[in-house]
Amino acid sequence: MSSIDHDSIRHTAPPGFDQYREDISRGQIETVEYFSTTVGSKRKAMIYIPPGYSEDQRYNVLYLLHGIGGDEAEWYNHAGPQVILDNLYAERKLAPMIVVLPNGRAMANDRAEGNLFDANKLKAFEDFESDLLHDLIPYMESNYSVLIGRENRALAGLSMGGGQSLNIGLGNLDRFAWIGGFSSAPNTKEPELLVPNPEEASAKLRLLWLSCGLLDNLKYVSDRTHSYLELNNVPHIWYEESGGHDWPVWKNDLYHFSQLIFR
Ligand code: FER
Repeated sequence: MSSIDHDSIRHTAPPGFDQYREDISRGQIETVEYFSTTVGSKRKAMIYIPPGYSEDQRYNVLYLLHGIGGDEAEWYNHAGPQVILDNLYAERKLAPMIVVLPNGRAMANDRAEGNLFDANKLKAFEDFESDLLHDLIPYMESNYSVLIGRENRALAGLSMGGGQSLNIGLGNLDRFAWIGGFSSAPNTKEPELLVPNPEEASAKLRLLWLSCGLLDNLKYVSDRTHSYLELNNVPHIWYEESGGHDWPVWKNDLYHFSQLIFR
């Protein structure tokens, strides 16, 4: 049995998990620009700095990716991740972490406009691997007080970003120990290509999380990945939840996933 049974995820997030609370400490959200050697231009990312951030400490980093219709502001605009995370810190349920919200469409015009399924736009989601590894992570490591080990780096995302997280994370286990795919899209590699060496993946992963809404038309992608992992004894959390391809599902995923990483 290689699915991890985890008490805390039997339920959806409690009421109020995403509601702004008075009288708690708050993190900060900022937008940065970094130079991408991959794209050859400046690119934006949003950053969430946890409450009490201090340069005297070094922080874990979660890179949290958006879907095909989004950009670096998608999580911020639709999910208020800073509210969810501030509330979790107030309840002492999170290990301190910086959360980076990148733009996963690594091309000169990275806005979510025009035909989102154009071949060059889909390729830009693949090219993001180089942008992340060679441009954005080094930028974070030069400009913020961050920990740089594989166990201090997590990668997760929704839909197109879920596929990216699985492809990039599982393809670079020397860089990421905590990986999450939320409602992963058909850009997710076939399982045999995604995890060609189940024993190595099992040894290196601290957490592999797969979740999907039961009403999501893309659920077959998560199902096929889960089946392969199960068959090959790769420990992972398998979380099926009510809902479709939508924000209530992804907010719930962030609530749970964030509590499990950097432990
Ligand atoms: C597809 C259907 C959906 C696909 C990607 C998506 C690459 C992405 C959806 C999203 O990010 O919400 O066939 O192929």
